[in-house]
Amino acid sequence: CRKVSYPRDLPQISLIFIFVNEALSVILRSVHSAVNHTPAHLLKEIILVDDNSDDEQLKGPLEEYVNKRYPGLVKIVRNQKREGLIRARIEGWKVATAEVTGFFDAHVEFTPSWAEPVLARIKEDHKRIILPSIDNIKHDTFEVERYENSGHGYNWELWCMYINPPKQWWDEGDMSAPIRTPAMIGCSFVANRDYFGELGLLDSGMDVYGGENIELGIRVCVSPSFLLLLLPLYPCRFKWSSGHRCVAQLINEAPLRVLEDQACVCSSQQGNGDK
Ligand SMILES: [Mn+2]
Repeated sequence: CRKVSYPRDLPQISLIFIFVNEALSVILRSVHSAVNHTPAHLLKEIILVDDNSDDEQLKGPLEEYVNKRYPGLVKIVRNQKREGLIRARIEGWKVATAEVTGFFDAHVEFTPSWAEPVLARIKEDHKRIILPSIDNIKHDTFEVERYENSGHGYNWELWCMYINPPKQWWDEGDMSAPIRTPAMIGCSFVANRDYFGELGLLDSGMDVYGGENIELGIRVCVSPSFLLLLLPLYPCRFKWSSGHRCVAQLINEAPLRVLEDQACVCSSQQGNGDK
């Protein structure tokens, strides 16, 4: 990646973080790493969508902190009732004003130079949805645990899982090269704002997490003009906050709206399957 250079005139991005009762320090860690590692001329705004938290720290103290530290940069959206992560993301999208929107859980960290390759690929083709390769940040030590580069696929139960990149990708030996992938992990993705709207956004009928990992992937995958790419970019912390568990525990009730054409499921199952 260090040998690659990117144009300066890339599209701007709105970063949308969603949370419910996430620890304040964790949200701020996400925001700080986003500001510190995104070129200022490319970061139009940060949108924090509070999905009706009851933690008082996330009311006045959060608002005062970000307004003082990053005046004019951070918008806070407050849902008046708990909507769940899908509709929370959509609420963030509605107020976003940059050409590109990035959707993230509020417990992530961005690594240096994460934005330029993402925005360059969207500038090349606005019908690309860009996903990161996700590493783990250990919740007890904050140590980063590197994960192997993987695509995202799903099995016949429509359960999302890591899949080995195609042999051709390994053969080419370029670890910075994107991997075409038929599914996604919904906790972090970047898309052109208008194009994401044309796609119909995420399915707002989904109340809880799980379905978005494949539902959008199927819609994108069955249309030959769309690409899903994956780049080794930034780590994500899992199972950190009580809010995250709140949405995760309801996963079995996730209503999945599935297209009949699942050709891309089968064609994605090259390599060694899940890990
Ligand atoms: Mn998460």
